Amino acid sequence: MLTSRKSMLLAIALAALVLDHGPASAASRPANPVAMFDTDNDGTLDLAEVKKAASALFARLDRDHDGTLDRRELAGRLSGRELAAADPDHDHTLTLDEYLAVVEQRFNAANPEADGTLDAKELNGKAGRALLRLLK
Ligand SMILES: [Ca+2]
Ligand SMILES: [Ca+2]
Ligand SMILES: [Ca+2]
Repeated sequence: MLTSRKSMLLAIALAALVLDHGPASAASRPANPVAMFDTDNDGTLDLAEVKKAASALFARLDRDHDGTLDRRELAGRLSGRELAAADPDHDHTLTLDEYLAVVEQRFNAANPEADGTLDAKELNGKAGRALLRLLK
């Protein structure tokens, strides 16, 4: 009797511990766009994380593996005007460097206070959403 009472108290103590340190905030917000690309788990996206995500998407979009994205491969991610502006050599395709330059412009547009990182609120703003279209 005494033993089972002890083990019950132990179980309650353990449960309290688990509740205290248990599965936390990260899992409860699956729609947070930060979490998808936040490789260092600091709750924000820096330019390196954003460029890494953009490079991965670039590789996926480049169906013919010629190292550039044409308008069809971009699949509406950039309008005709945006593509022209992003394409200084006017060959109607974007190299990875040209693509990442647009990504960096959009990162800076979404980050007006220039603190080097984007939080979920900034990513959900208009400029942030324009950036996300180039990441996923
Ligand atoms: Ca981060
Ligand atoms: Ca291509
Ligand atoms: Ca080009």
